[in-house]
Amino acid sequence: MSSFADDLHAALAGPDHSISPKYFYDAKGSALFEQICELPEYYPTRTEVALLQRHAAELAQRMGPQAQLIEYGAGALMKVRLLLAHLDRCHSFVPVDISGPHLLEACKALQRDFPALSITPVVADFTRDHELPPAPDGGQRIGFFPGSSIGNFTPEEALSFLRMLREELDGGALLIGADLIKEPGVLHAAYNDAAGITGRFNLNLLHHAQRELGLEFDPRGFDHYAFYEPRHHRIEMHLMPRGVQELQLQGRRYRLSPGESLHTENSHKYSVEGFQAIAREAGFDPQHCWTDDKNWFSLHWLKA
Ligand code: AVI
Repeated sequence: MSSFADDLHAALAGPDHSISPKYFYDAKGSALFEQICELPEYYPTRTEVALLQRHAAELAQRMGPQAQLIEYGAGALMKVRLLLAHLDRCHSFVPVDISGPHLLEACKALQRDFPALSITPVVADFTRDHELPPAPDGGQRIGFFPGSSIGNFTPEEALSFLRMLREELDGGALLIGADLIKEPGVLHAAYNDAAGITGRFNLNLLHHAQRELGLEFDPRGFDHYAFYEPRHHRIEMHLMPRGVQELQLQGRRYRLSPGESLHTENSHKYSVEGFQAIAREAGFDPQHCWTDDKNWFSLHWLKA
């Protein structure tokens, strides 16, 4: 398994200077992401929350009694509360997240609000092999993957991840959010907010490496650069060097010239049909899709 250090060396040395967005998320990065979710320009969170609120009763009914709800990349456990509030029978909840301390804190708060709920946190990278508690007798496994985090995978990664979920949820279903293709101006604003929080989130990848790996770099030497790339239907985020930038990581020196950006994230946008086609290819049966009035965000019920 490659590490942050290996991946950052590879990105700094490699031809396309590309690194996984998962390295945004240390404690600081997670806090910045929570701020992004509150920004007026960042529509995905509030649009998805409104969909979950509007359809929570129907979703709870689809889950049926005794469901085991599994949230992948669970984070602060805010959105799942909207579902849990409508599940009156005793369900079990399995949040899976790589950040152990953060997850356990969030579970404690959830348990206070839902004392009858059985919560089994799993600290693991949900994209890789992980052990889940056995599926419940007489109930089904329901996966929950909100936020359009699927958009941060390459299409190939998205397909293999969905295949893995299909097997894991066999006989149950997946409730998943996918951001939709829309006017580029709306997308551009969402990733270039006026308050500059997304820029700080982007730069946190290097600050994270500074704190964890001792990376040396000039924090004023990079600009946040995010744009919509229409051929791949995705926002690309880069850290663009201002002039030549020197970075030092574990005794190795790297130089990035102007234009040689560090590519930190892709955020793919889908059409409803395009997303359902990938889900089908992964073995799911797309049974329902809910969208908002502007058609900005989609929530899919995929039968496994
Ligand atoms: C977590 N993920 C779905 C966010 C997105 O919109 O792709 C991450 C993000 N990057 C910049 N702003 C938000």
